[in-house]
Amino acid sequence: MQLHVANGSTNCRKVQAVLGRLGVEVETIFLEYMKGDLRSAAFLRMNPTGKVPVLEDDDFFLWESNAINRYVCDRHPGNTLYPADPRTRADIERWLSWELAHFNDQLGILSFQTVLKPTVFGETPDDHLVAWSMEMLKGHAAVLDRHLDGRDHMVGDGLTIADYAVAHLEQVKDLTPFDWSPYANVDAFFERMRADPHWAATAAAPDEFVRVPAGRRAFAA
Ligand SMILES: N[C@@H](CCC(=O)N[C@@H](CS)C(=O)NCC(=O)O)C(=O)O
Repeated sequence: MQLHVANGSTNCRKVQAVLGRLGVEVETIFLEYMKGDLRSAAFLRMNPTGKVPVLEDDDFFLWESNAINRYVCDRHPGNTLYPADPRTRADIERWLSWELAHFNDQLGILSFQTVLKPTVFGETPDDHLVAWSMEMLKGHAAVLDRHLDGRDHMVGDGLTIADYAVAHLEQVKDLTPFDWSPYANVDAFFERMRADPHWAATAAAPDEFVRVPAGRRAFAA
């Protein structure tokens, strides 16, 4: 299997951490964001949305990080990251839906506008989007904070793909101009995930962010 990524991309890290924890070896292929690899015809044939990650398994191209994580876990039965028990799965699915539709949708907009736009793309944030996402995020952060009261993990007593999914914007969370102080349980959860060795192993060196790391396989557009 091959995993097509942009180095340090948060959705790619979500999958790379799960593969690491499962002990699944894949060949990682790095796309060069600034060179337009994600808009190349060769990449759009794999993923018409032009986004990473993409898992290549023979002639099967799977995109959407949560779908990839479910697939790789299902290919390795008996793992604790995505247990087969229907209620546990339903609980995991609930948080995977919620993080995509709500928490990380708003945190993603806020962090893209306030962190990535000015630092990586040299663009000015859209003030309207910043104000709106901050307001929406307050409600989602409160839901997460209440859920994490007295818990270490999103579901059950152990790490699952829901933890990596909810916390995948870890690297930008504290750089956003959002007041996290009312949400101590959220802060503690992100700290625990930050310390997870499989998560930490997926971080990009600052000078190699969204670039092909030295000596690694580059995507051939
Ligand atoms: N919902 C998708 C989101 C993928 C996504 O937004 N990936 C970002 C990198 S973290 C990307 O490829 N952005 C490039 C672009 O939108 O041009 C997933 O979970 O895989």
